[in-house]
Amino acid sequence: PQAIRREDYRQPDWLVPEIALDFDLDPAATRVRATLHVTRNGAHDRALVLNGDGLEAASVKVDGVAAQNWRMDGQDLVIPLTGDAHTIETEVVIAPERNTQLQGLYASSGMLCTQCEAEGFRRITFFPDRPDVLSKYKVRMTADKARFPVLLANGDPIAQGPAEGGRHWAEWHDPFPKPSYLFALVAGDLVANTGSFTTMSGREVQLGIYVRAPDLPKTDHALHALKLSMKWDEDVYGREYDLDVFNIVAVDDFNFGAMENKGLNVFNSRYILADPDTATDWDYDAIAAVVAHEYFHNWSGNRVTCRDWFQLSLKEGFTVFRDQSFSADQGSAAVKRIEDVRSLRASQFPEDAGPLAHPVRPDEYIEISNFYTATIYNKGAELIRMMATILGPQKFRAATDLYFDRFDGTAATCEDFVASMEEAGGVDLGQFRRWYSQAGTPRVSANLVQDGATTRLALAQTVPPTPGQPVKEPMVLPLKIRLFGEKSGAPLTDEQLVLLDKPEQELRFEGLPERAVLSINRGFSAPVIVDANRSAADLAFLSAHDDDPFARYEAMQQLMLDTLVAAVTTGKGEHGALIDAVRNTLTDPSLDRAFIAEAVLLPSDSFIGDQMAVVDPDAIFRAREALRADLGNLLEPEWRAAYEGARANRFEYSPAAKGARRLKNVALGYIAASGAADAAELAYAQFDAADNMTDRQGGLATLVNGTSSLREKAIQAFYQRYAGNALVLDKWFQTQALSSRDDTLAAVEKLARHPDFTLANPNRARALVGAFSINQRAFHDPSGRGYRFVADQLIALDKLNPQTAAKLVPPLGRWKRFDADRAAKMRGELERIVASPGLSKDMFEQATKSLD
Ligand code: HT7
Ligand code: ZN
Repeated sequence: PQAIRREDYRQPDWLVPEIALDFDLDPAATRVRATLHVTRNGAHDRALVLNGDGLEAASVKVDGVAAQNWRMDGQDLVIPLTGDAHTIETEVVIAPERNTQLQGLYASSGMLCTQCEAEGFRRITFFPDRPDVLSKYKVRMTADKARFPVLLANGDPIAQGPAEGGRHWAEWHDPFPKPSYLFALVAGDLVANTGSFTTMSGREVQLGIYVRAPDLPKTDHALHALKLSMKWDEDVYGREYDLDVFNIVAVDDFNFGAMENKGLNVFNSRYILADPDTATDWDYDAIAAVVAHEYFHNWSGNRVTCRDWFQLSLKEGFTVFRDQSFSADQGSAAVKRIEDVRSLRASQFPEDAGPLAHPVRPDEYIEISNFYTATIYNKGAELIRMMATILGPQKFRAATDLYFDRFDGTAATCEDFVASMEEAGGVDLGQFRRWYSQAGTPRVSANLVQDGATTRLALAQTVPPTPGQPVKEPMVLPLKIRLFGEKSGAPLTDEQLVLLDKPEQELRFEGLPERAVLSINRGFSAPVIVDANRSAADLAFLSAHDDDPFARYEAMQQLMLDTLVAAVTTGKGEHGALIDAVRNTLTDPSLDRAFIAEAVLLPSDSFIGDQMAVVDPDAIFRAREALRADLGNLLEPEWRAAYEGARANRFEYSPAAKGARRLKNVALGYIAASGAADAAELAYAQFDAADNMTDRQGGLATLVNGTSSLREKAIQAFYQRYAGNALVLDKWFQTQALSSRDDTLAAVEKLARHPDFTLANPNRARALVGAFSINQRAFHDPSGRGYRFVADQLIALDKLNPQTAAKLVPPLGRWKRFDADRAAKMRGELERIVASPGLSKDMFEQATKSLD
């Protein structure tokens, strides 16, 4: 397969200002008639090229006359044209029920739906399927009325009526020009939870969340989140919704989280459906965040879209930043920041340090679906956050206003966004632009040294080499810094924003009254790794005294990491300072429970591994379990008090109640780690009596990690209670795949043969195979069987759904980080994947790059 390069971008030869689509819907054979009004773009004599994927043209007409001179070039339809404007009509027949890739038009649980981003539209009809061709769409659908009583598409509904043979039709028009990736239609036997929203200029918008009838009671949370999002975007960014309707449809089989199609968002049902019995607090929060994310795309993505797919972070990074800010405003901003940084470190830092590292604005790709990555999304969001920090809130808002006004209705670039920031912010972001072009996580070393009356802070930065980028230039790193007095515990300086833009820089502080302790990268102001060489005592001090909650959390994490890394590498570790720090945090009445729960949690096995030259999964597991046991034992009364204090009477979805459940489950884990005789009974009682899924799954997870006879009882009871509920069964598979027990690998191999396991549903595949491959201990079993299991599943999944399969390759690509024996076994599996017959280009790209 051929790589596509950013520097080869050329304007489209032909534009399509209008398109009319006529669908005769049938799961086995859907007829699609497309009428395109095309205009020549500039002076050239090139033919019209319409992309296709798996399509056969049943007929082609130019200006109403059957054309003879068209030809196929691979999958694309090529039509030579003489004039500057023509009408092109094509007809194709597609089979949604045979579409297992879930791109284009496909069937899911009896409904028909579409997924077009990034290049799925070309699986529906011939079209210049690129984001810089913007068209006004008219859509007509005809379908069997009994099977598909609801017919939805983008824009506003225009008309509907009966058709022959028990069929009916509907027409939808979208007045906003859009790229083909935002096209959507849905046909199904659906019901809606409806509502309305009055916009800031007084227009009423009809809202609908469409689901299958039994799921209707689980849609209130999503509808509420949608209304909150619409209001927030008006209040914070001045962005108003622009159509008369906004619909969301929940679909069971979906490759991603959701899709922002204009006026008709399509969602993975796991990001819509919630009630206390089936959804955890994490699910509730994720639903609100994804609903907000997709809604915010109406401006950051739809009204201003991307010129080409290299600019993907223009819409995704910015929209993630917007959804993170929205979620921060709904509850504890500090806890939200901790969660976001934890997930950045879990998914993006390893990507930046591995064979699939790429810049936020990539230079080339083979398959664009492989670039919907943590780098584009989460690191992209950090770039926007840094610019917001550098500009300050007022100028940042002026800059986003300028960006939206200037580029409304166009397909823009990352450069356009940065230039808007520069112009409205009155700053020079010349060097900052390297964040878009250089991959790799910068490392900062910070040394605070007292020298008589002068205290010096020596800062230095390096950016590691990444594939294709052996040498790096210094970046602009906005570091928030503050000094605290060791004795008084009081701040000695104001918070200061340091822009570290050279390889080395020094800051001086004169006449400080006492020895200073450094608080750096407060709020995680820059997405970098900081080596600040602080002692255990200084970290413990900051974990108790820093006034920035993120820095306080970070100090505890660093103390835990230092303790664990010492234990792994030397076999023992001094942990007195850590035990005291955890006790202080756990019993500090001024802290909220959600924060305490985050702060006392040990770093994951994988994150500990990321700190080591060669990852030793068994040693890490042993050291972490030993520390958990010590923390559990030495602080047992405190854990029990925290557990009891956080018991709630009845389920409530509020920040305080969520925090209490979080702390209760963390405490339960430590009580179990202590080896307390009653721990399994406690977990089972919580599991059994729970009135919400957070507590039930928390109890189950504790039992699943242990050896009690109640373990099997809980696994069976959970399965029976939720038989037939696909989203909850995903949790059942996932919890077992994440188990820390010795026999997890064998259990997972067995679960793959369970009658409820299927690779055809992406959520289920991710719940078992995806979860297992991030279980550091089980996946890296020295036998190599874990690697073989995952590779077998991926080879089988690739035949059905290449996009979902390719997303699961990265854990195998981390082979360089492990010992020679494991590395050879991981490589061997990657080689087996590459050699497997009929490999998709998605898998080819991921697996071959992972071998380098
Ligand atoms: N913009 C959406 C991306 C997406 C997607 C990409 C590849 C394959 C399937 C997909 N479904 C949705 C999601 C978002 O970021 O909002
Ligand atoms: Zn998005």
